[in-house]
Amino acid sequence: MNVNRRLFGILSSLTSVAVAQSARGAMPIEGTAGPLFIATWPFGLPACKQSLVSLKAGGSVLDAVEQGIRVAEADTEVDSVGVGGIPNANGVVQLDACIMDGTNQKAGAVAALEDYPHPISVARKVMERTKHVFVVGQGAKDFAAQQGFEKQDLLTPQQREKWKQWLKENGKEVPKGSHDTISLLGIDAERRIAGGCSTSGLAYKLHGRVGDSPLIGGGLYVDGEVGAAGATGIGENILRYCGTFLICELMRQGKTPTEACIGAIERIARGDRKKPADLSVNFVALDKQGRWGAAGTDESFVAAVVTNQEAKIIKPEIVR
Ligand code: SD4
Repeated sequence: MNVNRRLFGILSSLTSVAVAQSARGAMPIEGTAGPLFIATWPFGLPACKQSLVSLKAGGSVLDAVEQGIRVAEADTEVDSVGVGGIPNANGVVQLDACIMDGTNQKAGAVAALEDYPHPISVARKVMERTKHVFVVGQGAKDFAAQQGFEKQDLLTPQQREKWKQWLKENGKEVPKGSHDTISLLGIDAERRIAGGCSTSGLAYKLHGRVGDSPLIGGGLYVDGEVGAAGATGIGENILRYCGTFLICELMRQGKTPTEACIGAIERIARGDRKKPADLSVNFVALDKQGRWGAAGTDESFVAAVVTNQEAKIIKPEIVR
């Protein structure tokens, strides 16, 4: 076979792979390496942009993930992350976060952290300055103080008013969609991968309740050999299936990031014997090749993607 015909054969087989992937709902394959950042929800966009800035300034991909997430944590308009987050049933803002480094599979996490606006940074300190992975409640608060983090009142006057209103109407269901979380994943040009996840959790949750977001394999998993996945939605439906770990394993088996996210949703729906539409589970993922993907069950779910070439909000595959 002459070289041109062989090349044509290779190209046409590549094309059919791409067609098969798009038929399965995979996101278009963008670029073949980093830097690439993907995050949940529209507020993921300024976060991912900050991540790229941090990386370009010489930070590691882990630094970039942390710096990006700090943007959402500091924004009082984002009512589901950091300062300005919706409080729990007692009117207390309790924050959950975790961070993971794919270069060494190290991780750090905090849960039910009060009075400190940047749980992602406290989680990173747990990873780097202790022998442990997960510190919670008063212990997390003591640790943050000991590490010199600055305290801040996390409950804004607006959120206090809304909470009081909710108390008055006690028993009323929490409005649908009153939960969002930032899960942010990154890969650099050398294919080093990191990820983080930060949230104030479900609105008016039980005092002390912890969802999926700070759980390694729940709200976030990074596998340096394969890729990473992050979650947002009803934590109880994600953590029982180790949702993000499952996505990484599906990618390890050869699924694209979007196919893997859909696979996790289908598994959860099957296990719960429910329609995906009734689950509120949403995922973003990226793989070692620098491909990104996302899928969710909430119509409103969107994700942000930032590369050297573009910064955009994408509409993921919605499974109902
Ligand atoms: C939780 N998964 O605490 C979080 C909340 C969330 O989109 O992501 N909302 O269950």
